[in-house]
Amino acid sequence: MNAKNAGAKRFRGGLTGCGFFSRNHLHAWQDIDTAEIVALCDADSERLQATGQAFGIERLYTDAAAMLSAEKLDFVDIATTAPSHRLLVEMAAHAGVATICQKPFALTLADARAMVAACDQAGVPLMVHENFRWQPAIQAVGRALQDGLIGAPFWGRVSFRSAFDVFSGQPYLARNERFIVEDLGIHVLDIARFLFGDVERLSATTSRVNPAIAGEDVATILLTHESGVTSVVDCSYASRRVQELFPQTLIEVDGADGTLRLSADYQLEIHNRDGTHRQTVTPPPLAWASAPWEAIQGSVLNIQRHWIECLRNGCEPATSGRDNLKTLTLVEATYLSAREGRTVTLKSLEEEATVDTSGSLSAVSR
Ligand code: NAD
Ligand code: 89V
Repeated sequence: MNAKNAGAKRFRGGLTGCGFFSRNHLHAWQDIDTAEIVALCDADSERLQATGQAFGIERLYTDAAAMLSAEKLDFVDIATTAPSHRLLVEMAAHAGVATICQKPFALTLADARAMVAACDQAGVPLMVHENFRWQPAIQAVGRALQDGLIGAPFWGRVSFRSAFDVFSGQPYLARNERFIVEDLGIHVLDIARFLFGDVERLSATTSRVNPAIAGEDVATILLTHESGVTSVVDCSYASRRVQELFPQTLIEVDGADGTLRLSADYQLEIHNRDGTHRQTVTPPPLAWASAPWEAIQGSVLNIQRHWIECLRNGCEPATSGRDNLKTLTLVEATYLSAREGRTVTLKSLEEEATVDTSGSLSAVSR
């Protein structure tokens, strides 16, 4: 613990889901001296044991309910895939434990709304681990826009185009009927919301290029933001570029007083009346980082630090469950627009939510 944090409360967490991505969470927790993962849970006992051994965590559970009742936790970090999220989040809410949940928060808006309601009713904080906006380069773009360096933005493009083999690390992605929008587009849409604000309407096309997978691997989405900005969100896992850029998100913004470009290799260029300013916004040099994941790993550390600050200060996380409902609604709207070939107004999807008699929210989805 460094001098600044000496005497500060150390938040005790339990992590559920010791799979492919969890090691990034666990390494990041080790870098945060005011947090400690004291217990692990995974239904797969081999994975559980291996992860416990790798990270020096001895209190191991194959059942999340058992972990919650045996441990005195300040928070749980749910790093499982989406089908288990509602059960695990509601379980934590009923136990009165603050909760982080990996993205995609849910596979339906109904499940997402139910989780937000459960945590609200229990009075526990809920954050979705929507980390892409926490990458240093994306934060730098956000700061530049907020500082007015290019004046009021009127147009933007947020783009992720790659042919990286995500399926070897995450084989379930090849089997999901919904692929790129639900898994990756969700990050890119969240960045568009982060930079340009909430969305009034959108229209989208999707297609599948790779015949070996079940879902779509290309999506192009035209968004009209409430702020008046028009943006294009485009993502592809079928783009064989000269330089493979995974997992970089490229950004273009035109404003009333200038332009901003985040190009390959984290090159940020801001052009305005004062001239052209260039900087490289590389990911932080973490001891546990591994190529090409450095930017994502840096964002994991940043979002988890933010969570601990929020627990300490009682503030709502930037990507709270409530906030993430809006990103998830963009995902639903994208699929609906692509399926029906029409523009979708976000309000119309929000209004489809109805309160059922049990008090939980439900919505028509898919
Ligand atoms: P994974 O399948 O490798 O691991 C999930 C683990 O959860 C498995 O070990 C499984 O046994 C365990 N599990 C599932 N249900 C459980 C339950 N009810 N109780 C206890 N254990 C349970 O998945 P992954 O690739 O690590 O992905 C996990 C999540 O992280 C996904 O939602 C994925 O979208 C997300 N992810 C996010 C990023 C990012 O940058 N934000 C990157 C990769 C993956
Ligand atoms: O964020 C994710 O869930 C990952 C990746 C960045 C590889 O798309 O699937």
